[in-house]
Amino acid sequence: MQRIVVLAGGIGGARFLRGLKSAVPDAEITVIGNTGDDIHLFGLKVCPDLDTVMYTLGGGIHEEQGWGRADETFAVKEELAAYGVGPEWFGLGDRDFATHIVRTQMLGAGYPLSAVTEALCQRWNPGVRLLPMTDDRVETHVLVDTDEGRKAVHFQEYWVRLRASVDAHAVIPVGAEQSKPAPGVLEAIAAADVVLFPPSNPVVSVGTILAVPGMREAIADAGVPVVGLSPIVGDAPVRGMADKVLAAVGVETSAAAVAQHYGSGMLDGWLVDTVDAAAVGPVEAAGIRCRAVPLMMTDLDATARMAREALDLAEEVRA
Ligand code: FO1
Repeated sequence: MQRIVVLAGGIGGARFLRGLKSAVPDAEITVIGNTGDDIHLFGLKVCPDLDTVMYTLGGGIHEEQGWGRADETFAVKEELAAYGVGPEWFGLGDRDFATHIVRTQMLGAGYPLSAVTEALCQRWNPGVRLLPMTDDRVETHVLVDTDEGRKAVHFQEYWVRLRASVDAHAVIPVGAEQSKPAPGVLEAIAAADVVLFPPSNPVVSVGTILAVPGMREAIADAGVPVVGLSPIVGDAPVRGMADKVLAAVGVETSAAAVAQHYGSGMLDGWLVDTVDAAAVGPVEAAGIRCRAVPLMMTDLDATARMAREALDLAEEVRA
């Protein structure tokens, strides 16, 4: 059986995983999820990227939005607002609240996030093994200019409240240096036949996972093909505001620049969209095997074809 490890952020990672599962239904897929977007709100621990993967693969996601629950209502949020308790800019729905309550209760009882995630997945049956990158607290902060001067804000505040409308001067995964990979993460990487980077944000999703000490080394030591799919198509992010955080780390918003940012020490293969065919030469010159294929996740079939292309490229670099 093929063992695949995927380093996933939120919406892009989750949608890619749906295609991957459809392309290789018999594969054993381990997802290492980004937890740098996690936020504590109303005394609850919210893990947006883990939940997005869990709900998307488990059939509970709000399809159009890409995050949160389908058929959601917002009575709790309205009641909190009536008490003047915010933040109002973050939309937690009633169904979603239940997930955060269960998670927070289990964490309070002493279970690590990895065990809590496994328990939550028993309800959703995502068909993959979903592991948080770490059980330790890591929180991505973004350095921005405000009226009170330059300050660090939580990633969600930058992304959701500010809509990434101001320049990000730096992206800091606070706590990453002291964190350890969650139980099972290093073992899954060591046992993998292939490692995939889906079209997730290279800075605040995949980049944060790679910032956990030991992660990069484990991937390099596994000695298996590492193939990524560009989240940038035609010099713009397919979704989200990746360009804002790419600028913060000095990387141009192009499929080739993102591949070079990961580097040939990390990536063996890179898929760019057909509109970026001109990137193939520069990426290959940087020592990374590159192919131009359609990369828009318009439906399940198109996404499954992308996953197959990534696995084919992995076999090509292995040979
Ligand atoms: N994104 C928004 O744009 N607005 C929201 O109010 C919002 C709430 C939210 C609640 C739970 C959750 O799991 C995700 C949520 N997201 C929301 C998505 C999230 O902010 C980001 O897209 C991810 O963290 C980036 O991967």
